[in-house]
Amino acid sequence: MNEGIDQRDPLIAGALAGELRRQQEQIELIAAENIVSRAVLDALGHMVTNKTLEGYPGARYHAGGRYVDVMEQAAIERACELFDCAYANVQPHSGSQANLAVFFALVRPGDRVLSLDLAAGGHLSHGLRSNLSGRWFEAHHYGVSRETGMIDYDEVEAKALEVQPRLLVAGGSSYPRALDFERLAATANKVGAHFVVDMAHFAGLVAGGAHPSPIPHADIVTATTTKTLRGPRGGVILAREESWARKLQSAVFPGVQGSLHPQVIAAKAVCLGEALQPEFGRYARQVKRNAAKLAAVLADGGVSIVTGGTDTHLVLLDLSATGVTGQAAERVLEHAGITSNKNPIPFDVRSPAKWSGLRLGVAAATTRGFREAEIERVGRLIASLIGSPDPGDLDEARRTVAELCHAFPVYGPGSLV
Ligand code: DSN
Repeated sequence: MNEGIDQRDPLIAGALAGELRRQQEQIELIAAENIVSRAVLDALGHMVTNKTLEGYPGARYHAGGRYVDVMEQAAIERACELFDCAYANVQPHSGSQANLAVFFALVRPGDRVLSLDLAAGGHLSHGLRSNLSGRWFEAHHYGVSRETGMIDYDEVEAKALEVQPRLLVAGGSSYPRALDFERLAATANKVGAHFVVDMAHFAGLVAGGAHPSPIPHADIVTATTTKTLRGPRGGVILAREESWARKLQSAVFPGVQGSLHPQVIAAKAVCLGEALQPEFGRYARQVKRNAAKLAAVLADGGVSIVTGGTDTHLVLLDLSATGVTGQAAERVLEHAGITSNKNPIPFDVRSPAKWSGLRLGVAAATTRGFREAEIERVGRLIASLIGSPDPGDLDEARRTVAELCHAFPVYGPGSLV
């Protein structure tokens, strides 16, 4: 029990070392990822992981929780301060768990839910047929305009009037534009639905003041601490009003979860504390500038961008006119040292292997220190690799990636992280 992982488990030690090298030597453009601080890693790897606790600070089902109470209380208070809300639950193990708890609190099996279609940028936990949310609730979806790729709020309202949902959900995984929270809240109000926003992807931009906040408009907001918020894997639930507290507390525990993950709650507290610093606002604004630059450079290189641009950290490429699938593009970029993911584009009805989209996000690259100049180089590489690259392009791309990773190191000497 006293051996380190190198002695105890060489297979896993080797894989962990390989993963660290991969992160150091590749440019991370998966929109759901970021690069967390040493302090977040310290919390995640702490012996507090040994502690079993159920319940909430001051009202636990196991003894010995006084230090975890400090951590959880700090995470709750920091989340409320950061997002200017009255209630926060920091226990959800993931964004999907947070959404499940919210569904559990607000709707009953068979109730109607209206959310953004997956291909238009929604999320599987908002009512996909093969997810519990789509099995237990009657899920309907709104989409985006075929012409602009943007949400048409008149259509959302028409759909809401037709469906009469009990719950209207906004947000998702690949919609690159800011949402009109006020209009969506008015629509929900018109049909007597609860209004929930899943801001998992753009929570860090909201925290940094670089994106409008859904808090004043939504009944309940869910998020992950993972992506633009630059923290550990996990979810949070936020509400503007304390009146939701009792329902949400019991929906998370014992509704959909048992014991909490104390090391993750400690890491959430750390990341929320980091996001309260002025430096985080500068980071969030740089993320937006970098994403806008990436979209512009790619468009200039002849790549079609869904909605023509972005208001967030993510850029969705429409490769349907190129004959290249998202999967093929993902692979060629990975050979060059750039990590991304295939994605459906609006109205994409094909299987994942044939999806026509590629999703890119700049949160991790911005943490690394990339600004517009570096993003421009990366964008030009991507445009050339997606076109019809010859072997020389791939070699050139690998050299550029290595040079940029060397100049902006992570988790090593001279690195920002
Ligand atoms: N929702 C998934 C994504 O956006 O990639 C994981 O967080």
